[in-house]
Amino acid sequence: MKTVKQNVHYHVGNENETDMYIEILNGLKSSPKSISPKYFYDKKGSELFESITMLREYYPTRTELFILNKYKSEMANAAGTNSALIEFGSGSSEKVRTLLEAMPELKEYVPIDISKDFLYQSARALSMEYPGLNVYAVSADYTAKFEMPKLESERKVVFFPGSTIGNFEPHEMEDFLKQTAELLKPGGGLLIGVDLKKDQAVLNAAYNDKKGVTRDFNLNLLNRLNRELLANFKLEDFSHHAFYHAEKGRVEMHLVSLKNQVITIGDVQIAFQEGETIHTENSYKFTIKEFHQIAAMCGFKPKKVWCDERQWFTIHYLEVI
Ligand code: AVI
Repeated sequence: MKTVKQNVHYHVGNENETDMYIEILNGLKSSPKSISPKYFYDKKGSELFESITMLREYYPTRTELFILNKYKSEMANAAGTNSALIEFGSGSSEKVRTLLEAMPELKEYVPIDISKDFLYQSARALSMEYPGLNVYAVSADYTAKFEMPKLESERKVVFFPGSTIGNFEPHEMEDFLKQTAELLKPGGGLLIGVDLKKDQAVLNAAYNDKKGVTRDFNLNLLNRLNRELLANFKLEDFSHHAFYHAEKGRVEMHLVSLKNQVITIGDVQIAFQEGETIHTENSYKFTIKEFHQIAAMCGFKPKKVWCDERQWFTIHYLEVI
């Protein structure tokens, strides 16, 4: 009888322990009001984000894919293929396929994502496409401590595309980079997508698309709170507001209350003044130098940077010292 060796393995890296109700209420009771951008991504929110990545105005995804495609061989050379490739927030593992084309001898790939079912399904599909590759799917919140499966490769390279690092607050970014350096150990590599500072008109357009998909993505957060936390937000009483804050070097997204109103979440009441906002996201933009300085503070040595011609987006390769 012919036996087929399984090349996909499933691991639980950590359990999601944060209590959404408590976190959201704390944010809404604070002044100014805020909600973490991680709550955008319910099923509908993930679909809306997918649509955002295809918008004419939203350049980051397209530009990063262009850079990946153009320089994948150089990236593979820099990263080395005698390592395990670990991807944070792997989703459908779409972007890594471009990189894998340039790494035919790669032995181990570790996609890590918080959406377990989608992760396992994507890992299974990838493992069938690459029978020579061992795929270790780890369901975990990669921003917290998590357990890694036992790997054969001694060296590790983390792939973190999408400029998701821009959605972390400066202290979160530092913690994240330090934790990643610890996981990688000296000599390990980080291949990371970072969005650059640029003409404000380009940034403002990217977060205020004409079709209103980013508006729907922002407002969908309120739908999620209505459904999952029994809140009673009326979406027509809030509007989308996104703008580049030059001093802070970030695009801010807010939901603006269009009138004085009181919302209930379960049995808790939250009052809004007309014009008051819920701050829902920051998307930090960097210069190459700024990013290098932060990375260096967290134990990384910059090795290589790839960029598009307009200098809108970068992919960095750094190594742990
Ligand atoms: C996921 N993240 C990198 C996106 C960004 O550009 O900050 C999220 C997003 N928000 C509005 N549009 C896209």
